[in-house]
Amino acid sequence: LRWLTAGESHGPALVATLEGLPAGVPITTELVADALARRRLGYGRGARMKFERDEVTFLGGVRHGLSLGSPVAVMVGNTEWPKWEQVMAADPVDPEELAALARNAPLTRPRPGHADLAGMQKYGFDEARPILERASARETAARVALGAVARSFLKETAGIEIVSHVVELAAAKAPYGVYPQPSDVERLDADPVRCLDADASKAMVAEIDQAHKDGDTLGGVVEVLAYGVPVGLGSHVHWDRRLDARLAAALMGIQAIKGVEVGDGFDLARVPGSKAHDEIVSTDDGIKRSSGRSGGTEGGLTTGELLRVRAAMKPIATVPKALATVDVSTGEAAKAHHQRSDVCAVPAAGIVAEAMVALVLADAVVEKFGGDSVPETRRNVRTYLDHLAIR
Ligand code: EPS
Repeated sequence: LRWLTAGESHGPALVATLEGLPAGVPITTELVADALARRRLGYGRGARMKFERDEVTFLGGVRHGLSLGSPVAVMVGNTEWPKWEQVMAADPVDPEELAALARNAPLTRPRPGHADLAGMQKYGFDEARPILERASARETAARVALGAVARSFLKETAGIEIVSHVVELAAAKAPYGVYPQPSDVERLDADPVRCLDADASKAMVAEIDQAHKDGDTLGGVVEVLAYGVPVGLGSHVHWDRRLDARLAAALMGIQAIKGVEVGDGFDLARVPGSKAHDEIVSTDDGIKRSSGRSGGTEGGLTTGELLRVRAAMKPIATVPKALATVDVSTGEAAKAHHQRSDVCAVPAAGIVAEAMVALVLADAVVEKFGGDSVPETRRNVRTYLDHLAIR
């Protein structure tokens, strides 16, 4: 599979394309719209989440609710576009008209932690607008749209289902080792911070309320679980074929993610080998592991056990209690620009992380099992599993 996104935060739309998807995958506008609605949930988001809507339009690759095998193209329209039509116009705009717009005031006080400063330096801009428009996590809407398509493919062909939850938010932590199931998704989505544990959820909400009062922002940790992943996705034979490496890159590629763990991750470095691995046992259901410390990958291959990855999000860089910076138009010390911001987008990051895991797994399924239609891929998965030499 190959996929790309384009579009700026305050542009007319985001677009995404996905090439290599077999024919016959159930896809509807509603499926994608529902996924996008889940991304907008979560306590601590800013004003923009309330008034803006994501408008989904398929431009190619889908007919009468099924993929055609041709590239899928989807557009996520931004209902705020009329306000930004001049500021973000593709064609030149009369400079006098632009100068009269407060919205177009040059952003010369780059935010520490955002792409602003390094982006301006690299791309040769004297203000941050051309950088922040694309660096913005608004772009994750396009990934979630494609993630919804990838999930439908995974479910149809291999029965794989993906769940995420928030396990840490600032200092508040969910109890370790509790893994929500696909049947818990509705309850998770109904929770303000997408955490199953009621006490931890309350503590997380309290953290967000306090940060809001303090003019501050917060980060956290999300965990993604994939159920039904067959043994043997990815490979031990080369670094860039290792599935854990591909998952880590995909998760690290989400805006504001600063750390990724597979299974128990960094904790495994702190215990001896006798306590770090998942012992192999014979059961009525065949060969299994007695624990899930590895997160379902060994040597870059999936083991057939629960796949479990975590991503750590730093606090949002647009801090209301603005941080020190330099006004690049004068060279003087200044406070970083700030108009509005989310206090915390960790629950949304979980939905984005689900999409990234779905895209990586869909790519790995296509690579391992091939097929140009859902029935063909499904048949290939079944034949492979039916003929495993060791089970
Ligand atoms: C974002 C900043 C905010 C968020 C935006 C991501 O936008 P603005 O700067 O216009 O207030 O609302 O997220 C979305 C619009 C979205 O759909 O997720 C950022 O700087 O990353």
